[in-house]
Amino acid sequence: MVHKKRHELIAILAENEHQFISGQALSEQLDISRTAIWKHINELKKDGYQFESAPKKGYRLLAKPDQLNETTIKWGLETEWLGKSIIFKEKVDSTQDLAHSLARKGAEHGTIILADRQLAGRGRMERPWVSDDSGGIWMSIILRPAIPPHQASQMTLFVAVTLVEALEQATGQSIQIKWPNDLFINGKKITGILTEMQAELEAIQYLIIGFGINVNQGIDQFPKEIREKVTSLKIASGQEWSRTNLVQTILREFEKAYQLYIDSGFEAIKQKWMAHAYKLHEKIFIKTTQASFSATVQGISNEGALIVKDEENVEKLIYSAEINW
Ligand code: BTX
Repeated sequence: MVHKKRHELIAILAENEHQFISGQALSEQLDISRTAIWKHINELKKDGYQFESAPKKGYRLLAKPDQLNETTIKWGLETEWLGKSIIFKEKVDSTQDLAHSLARKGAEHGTIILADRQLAGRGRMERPWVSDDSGGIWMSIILRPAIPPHQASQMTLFVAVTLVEALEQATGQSIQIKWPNDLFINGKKITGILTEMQAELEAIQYLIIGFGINVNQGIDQFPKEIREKVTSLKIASGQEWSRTNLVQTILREFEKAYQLYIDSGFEAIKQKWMAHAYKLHEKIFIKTTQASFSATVQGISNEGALIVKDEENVEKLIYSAEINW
């Protein structure tokens, strides 16, 4: 109960970022005494919030702590529908699983599920995703797009492009997309994307787009088995990044790009994907259920397949394969 009032208090001050709100007005809006307001303000200061307070004028919020939660993300979030509803958990098994159960109960398009730590984060084919650490961004987004189910694979590519652009914009790092769904910096994995769908034959009920971004971890925070192939923004850039600011940038860019995709289709996304493609025109080794061969990367198809040319210069579409990059 106490926390609910504290959240409401910070929400009111955050909405009125540039102006003072009097103790009296706050006390009336929240239906608690002015002494209670003052106590909440002191507790919030201990959490890292900074206020300016002046007799007669009241309180004004100056800075929020770099702590991920619903309030810190909402303050300064420039989106219209994405993240209107944010579910934040300090600790959860998997934001993906929580998102599924909320979507089944009718959670709205654009709902965000975010956790500080995941105890059972998962990748594709039930592979584990290391995220038992508050150094990263572990997020799932519930979408209810009006596109046919066969176009859903384009969404993974769309998300990859959007994340690359948002992260490049926010950090200045150069990021590449390794087909189908990994983001790489300096040849190492920084982000994984997992798209899951609940659909009927003709229509998508909901999509859950999950992604994990390594932000402030040092290399020792990853298990030994994967240290050779992973990185974080901190390892790559030598500095820490505010996860809150990154989340806000991602949500803003995601909403813009989503509208573009729904209105104008896949072509623009495809061009951007190509501009960031890992090993474009370079040689890779492909092993499918039918054959093994060397090939050069050419791009992606509208269905999200990898286009390659084999050694006889014959173009091939790869839908799923083991690839030696
Ligand atoms: P993936 O199957 O492509 O990648 C999983 C593989 O990536 C693992 O087998 C391991 O080799 C490697 N890996 C594991 N953890 C990390 C890490 N932190 N950084 C880099 N490489 C790693 C990719 O699956 C999709 C991952 C989605 C994760 C998000 S987090 C929010 C949401 N909740 C959830 O449970 N999953 C998604």
